Amino acid sequence: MERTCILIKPDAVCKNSTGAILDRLAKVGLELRAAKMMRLGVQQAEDFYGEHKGKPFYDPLIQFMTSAPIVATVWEGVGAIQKARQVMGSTNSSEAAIGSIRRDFGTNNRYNVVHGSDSGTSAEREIRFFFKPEELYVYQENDWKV
Ligand code: IDP
Ligand code: MG
Repeated sequence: MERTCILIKPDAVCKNSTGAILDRLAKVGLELRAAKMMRLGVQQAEDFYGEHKGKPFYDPLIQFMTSAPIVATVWEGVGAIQKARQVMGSTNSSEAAIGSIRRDFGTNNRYNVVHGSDSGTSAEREIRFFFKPEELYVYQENDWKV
């Protein structure tokens, strides 16, 4: 089992695509462990995307990510990181695979509706960035049948 951090970016939230995107992730068998809506501050966005500091797209990326709320989520499953990256599609929405989340909901290589962790190390860091351990929920299929 593996966990991955998926962010629904401001473009998706503003277009009311949040629910449809979460549904795509659920449909590939990933299980939701945590979810939180928030508006990122500039410092938070800079910390989150620290690895991209100095790149030409960095400043506009920070502006974009702080422009409106996001929904931060954690999903768990076998090979969750790759599974999520696969269903998300490649970075540039206009070149992402047909049927992928980015192709169907995104615009281009900046406005691409989702973030997904790219490795186990990033996933751990990103999950810790948004959630306290007690905000991650583990549950079983039949738990609701009390
Ligand atoms: P990823 O989100 O597919 O992992 P990264 O290379 O980690 O892609 O870039 C982080 C984010 O920065 C992208 O999701 C996208 O929003 C933005 N970005 C990446 N490359 C470009 C670019 O060439 N132009 C504009 N924005 C970009
Ligand atoms: Mg990345």
